Amino acid sequence: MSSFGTLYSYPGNPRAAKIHAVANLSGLTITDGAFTMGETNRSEAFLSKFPLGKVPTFTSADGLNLFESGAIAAYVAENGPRREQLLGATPAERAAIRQWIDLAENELTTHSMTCLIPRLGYRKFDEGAEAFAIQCMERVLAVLENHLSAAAGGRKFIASESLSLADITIAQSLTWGFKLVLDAEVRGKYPAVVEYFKRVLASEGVKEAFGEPEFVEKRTVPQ
Ligand SMILES: N[C@@H](CCC(=O)N[C@@H](CS)C(=O)NCC(=O)O)C(=O)O
Repeated sequence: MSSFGTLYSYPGNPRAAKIHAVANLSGLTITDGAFTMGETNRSEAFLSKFPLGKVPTFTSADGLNLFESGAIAAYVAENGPRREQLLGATPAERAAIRQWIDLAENELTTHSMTCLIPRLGYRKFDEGAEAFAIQCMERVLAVLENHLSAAAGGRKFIASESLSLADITIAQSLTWGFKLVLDAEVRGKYPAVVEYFKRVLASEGVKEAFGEPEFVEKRTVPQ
């Protein structure tokens, strides 16, 4: 099958996994482009197409250049047969899916980056900043728990009856948190979210993109 386009990123990036999951579900082939962090994204050729210099980025087979993983994932979904399932069939469904995507990106991803960056050595560890980030993530986890709980009807997916881009985005947004800081003690307060996260990551098309979920047992702080 011919490639729908080329995705530029580094291995193990959950934002790129989100896009690959959507491509898998959409029956579209996406090729991984050659990319070295700190080199490719600083080159003039790259910056002329993707001025922010961050990944993932995407060039479609017909020459459309896109940055921002959410926009890329939505574009891939738009071009596949499961467009309505992934993005919503009505204005209300699309708004609900968008609502959860924005919550995941603006709150979960943003605060999980506060925890990830010092662990990659890019910034000094700050316990106060991390405690605030965890508190902010827990605020969202409580909302998700409530929405997914048996008391609320035991929803399997967050925005609709079947897997949507909202579920894949939430899974992406929780990946670093569950791996690094939202440890067993924290997760114990949000059992419906943990089950949901596992369910989304075990879904056909998603599991091939994300691999096995990883959970930190006890949060440790970087030295
Ligand atoms: N909102 C963007 C965030 C992209 C982003 O922050 N990418 C990071 C890696 S995960 C990056 O490329 N950083 C390189 C840099 O800051 O120069 C998206 O979802 O695509």
